[in-house]
Amino acid sequence: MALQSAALLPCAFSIHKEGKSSKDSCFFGVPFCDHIKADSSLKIKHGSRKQSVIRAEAVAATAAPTFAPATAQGKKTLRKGTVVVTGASSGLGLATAKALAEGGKWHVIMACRDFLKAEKAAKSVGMAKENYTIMHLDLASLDSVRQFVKNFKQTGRHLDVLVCNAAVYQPTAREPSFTAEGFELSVGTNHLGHFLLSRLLLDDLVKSDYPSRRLIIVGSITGNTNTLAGNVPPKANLGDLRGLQGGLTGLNTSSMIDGGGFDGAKAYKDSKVCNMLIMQEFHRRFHEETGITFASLYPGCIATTGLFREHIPLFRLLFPPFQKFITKGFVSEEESGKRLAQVVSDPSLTKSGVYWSWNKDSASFENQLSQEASDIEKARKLWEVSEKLVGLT
Ligand code: NDP
Ligand code: PMR
Repeated sequence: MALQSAALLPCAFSIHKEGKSSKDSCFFGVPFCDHIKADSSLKIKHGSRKQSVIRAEAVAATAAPTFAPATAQGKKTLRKGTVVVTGASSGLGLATAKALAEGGKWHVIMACRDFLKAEKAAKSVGMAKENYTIMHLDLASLDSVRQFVKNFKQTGRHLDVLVCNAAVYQPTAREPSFTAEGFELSVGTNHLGHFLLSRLLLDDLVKSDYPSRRLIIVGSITGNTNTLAGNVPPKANLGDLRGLQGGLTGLNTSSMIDGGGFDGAKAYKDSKVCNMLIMQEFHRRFHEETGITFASLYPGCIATTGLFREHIPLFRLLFPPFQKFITKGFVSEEESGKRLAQVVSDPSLTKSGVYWSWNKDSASFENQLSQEASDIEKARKLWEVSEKLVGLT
């Protein structure tokens, strides 16, 4: 039904943007016509985990008390948590920052590449000044990631939850673009930038005395080929990671993880598979020793966000009604923000290694990942290759 309706939509045209023609793909990027075709001190490897256990315990022994007497009756109040949200200047990240700030229990560090945009965004949604701090972070530069971590540590704040949310999506790009270090931009930003950030901040999560410390990496249905959405071409596929091993430079090697020709939509979906694999690898390596909750999620199809800014105008016009009325996968920015805020702070969502989704009544459930997105061997290899690329080994 959804596929049939989609096939009614306009097809086969191209637009010109900054002198480049966008992909001659059809309306939904799908060629319907043809087919529906850390420098962290927590350096722990599998099997040698003693070091982290000792560290974690030592920290717990010296950490400030989490609970402080608050009332005359001696009731205890939880201190305000500190959560870092990357890409909090728009869409899901902004809605999450708003939801968390509003509850009064969180101080949100908005980790953004555009300070002014972030400030305006925070004001536009009515966030009170005392509930947030904007700090510069450009995930497309590993130097910037390192600088952000340094700056954050200098604030002296606890880190209780880290949310890796920022992403770029370049469905119409004919040629790859690159991060400061020369990695293909989508994978470089969405996966490698966040991987380094998470590794460098893991220590801080370990040190936090907050009752539930969490590392959340936003995933997506479109990276999961066990779903209809994940079967819309181009499908995610990391192959044997030969392109990633080559550095994704697009020079003598491919800019794509699987070693194939550049495809911006596929690069994004591949990056989401990386996000979901890395979350699970974090869980396997660190959950037991540190007690940190590692989680990923698909927040629903937030068809109105800036993620689609590079898509053709007709896509941006028709995508929201398509998702609202045909797939029924649409979710508002506000609702998606509440969902991610739930994964940040709901005391019932402490299970680690989970990929959360929500049903039609907006109730959360543990979802199944695709075979590739839950491939243990691939996750291990991805971790090791990524460590080399970001300079952790
Ligand atoms: P938006 O484009 O609205 O938000 C993306 C955010 O990432 C923006 O704040 C953007 O900053 C930031 N960002 C991009 N590049 C960088 C960078 N180099 N350094 C720092 N920040 C950067 O998209 P969404 O809110 O839709 O996306 C948020 C997350 O949700 C992504 O992980 C996406 O994969 C995921 N998601 C989205 C779905 C959807 O339907 N929209 C569905 C499933 C998952 P700036 O404002 O400066 O551009
Ligand atoms: Mg999809 C249940 C069906 C469903 C859902 C939940 C999504 C979510 N999509 C579905 C179906 C379809 N989509 C179908 C049948 C088609 C073919 C017409 C289709 C097409 C399509 C395109 C071209 N869809 C897209 C695109 C995009 O460019 C978006 C994308 O892949 O961004 C990476 C997208 C999305 N569809 C979704 C979701 C959540 C997205 C975008 C966001 C993301 O994964 O981050």
